[in-house]
Amino acid sequence: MPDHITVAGVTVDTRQWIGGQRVASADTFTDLSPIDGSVLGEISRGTPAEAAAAVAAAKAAFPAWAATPRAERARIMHAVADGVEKRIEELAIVETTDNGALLRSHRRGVMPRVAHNFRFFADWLLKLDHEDFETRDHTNHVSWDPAGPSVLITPWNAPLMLATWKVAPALAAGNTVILKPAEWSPLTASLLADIAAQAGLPAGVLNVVQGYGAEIGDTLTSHPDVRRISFTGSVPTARRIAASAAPNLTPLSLELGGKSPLLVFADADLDLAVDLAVEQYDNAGQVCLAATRILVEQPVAEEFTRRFVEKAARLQQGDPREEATDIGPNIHPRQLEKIDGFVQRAVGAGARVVIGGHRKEGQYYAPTLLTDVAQDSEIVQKEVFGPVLTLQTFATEEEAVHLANGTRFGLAATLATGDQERAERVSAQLVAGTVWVNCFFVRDLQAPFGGSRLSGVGREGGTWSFDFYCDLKNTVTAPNGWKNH
Ligand code: TXE
Repeated sequence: MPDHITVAGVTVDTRQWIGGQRVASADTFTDLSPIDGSVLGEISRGTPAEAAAAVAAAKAAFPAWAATPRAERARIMHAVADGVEKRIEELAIVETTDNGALLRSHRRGVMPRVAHNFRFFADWLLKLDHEDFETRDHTNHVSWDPAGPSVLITPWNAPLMLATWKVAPALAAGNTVILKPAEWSPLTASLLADIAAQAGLPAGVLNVVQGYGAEIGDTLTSHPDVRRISFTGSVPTARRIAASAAPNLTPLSLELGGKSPLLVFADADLDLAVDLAVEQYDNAGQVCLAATRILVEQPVAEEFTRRFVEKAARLQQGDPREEATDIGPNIHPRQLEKIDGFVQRAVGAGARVVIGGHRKEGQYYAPTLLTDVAQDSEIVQKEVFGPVLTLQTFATEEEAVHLANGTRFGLAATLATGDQERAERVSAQLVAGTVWVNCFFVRDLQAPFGGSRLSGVGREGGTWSFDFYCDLKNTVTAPNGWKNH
């Protein structure tokens, strides 16, 4: 079996990256491109023994990395960012070929953000201050100690972006990492391993284990030497991970799905509201934050729908490598079946198709809007993770809030309104980790990011990332200090 594949002219190592060594697994899994369903190649299919070896490598590398002066850790992380920036074009085309998201977004938005993730947390590390305070003449010295080997399990919808949201703060904090990328999009994690090694990250500090979560996940998440687990993915997998981590009480950060609302009030700039709604088809709807439930105040519902249909009709769907494309394919034939299943069941239950509602040739699903949906129906309550939106109307602000909060999720909410007081009033009542007012998808790394209810546990970003990846220690010193009485 060859140890590398060539994707759009870029060489990608298909093996595990453990303790600074490439390790070929005995078995492989097949990586497909969602663009045309073609086989990209065979990737090492990790075993529990290899997963355990990655944890052992991370454990062995931890003391030295944790003791590395902060300025040196930050320097290496900036070098990783330099390496990412040098390879933006390669990373962008490999990611697009592997997961089908738009090349133009990868090139201009996502990959520069990947580099920024490293720079941001390197700089934040240098700002992170120990805190000292006095109590009854004693001195309290609070320090941020690296927690230890950290397992980071990531999904396929924004592979390198979401991986580096976790890798960068974990490394900055002084932890060592075992990264387990999703089996539907394994390639850029392998390129990251190359970039990090070239940037001088010591062996064992970043390990990448490829393979099926169902086969190697448990070894990683139940391992007593693992001190942190950060996961982005589905609710059922999160439950499995939490159960597996429970015997060791390993701290977890879980960023899960959503069923976020977009509330359009009659006082909103309707064109802006329509733009915000159509934006929810980005990445073919495979975005955890997507506001898939559009809630519109009754007097403007008809006009909103008319303008939405007009704008959505102009979206170009097709090859994500083309500059003009707005919506690419869905990740995998299984995901496409799942999306269509949701839509057909909704229609069977009485939903009306405003646009879309069907598969297209290849791995593409027509941008879909469904209306006449009941609040307690599956299509309103469950995450579809495809280009499928529902539209409901409301009569009062109270009803809007009630509908918005009426699912088991609580990741995000978007408001379109021309009334600032209303925005503040409604925002205060929403169950959501992020509320956007007249904007969407703006995320500064300083801000806390995460969800409530089934959307997750914990927050990522700025200090909150360091809170998670560090063990806080308080050293209390007697009034006489270290001198003997
Ligand atoms: O997710 P999984 P899937 C939602 C979305 C999507 C659904 C299913 O609704 O349709 O989840 O997607 C690893 N122990 N989101 O099946 O299984 C797996 O290898 C440890 C929302 O792809 O959660 C992959 O690396 N790890 C979401 C990662 O978990 C395990 C993004 C995610 O896969 C494991 C993705 C186990 N037992 C899907 N089983 C978001 N929040 O953005 C699997 N994995």
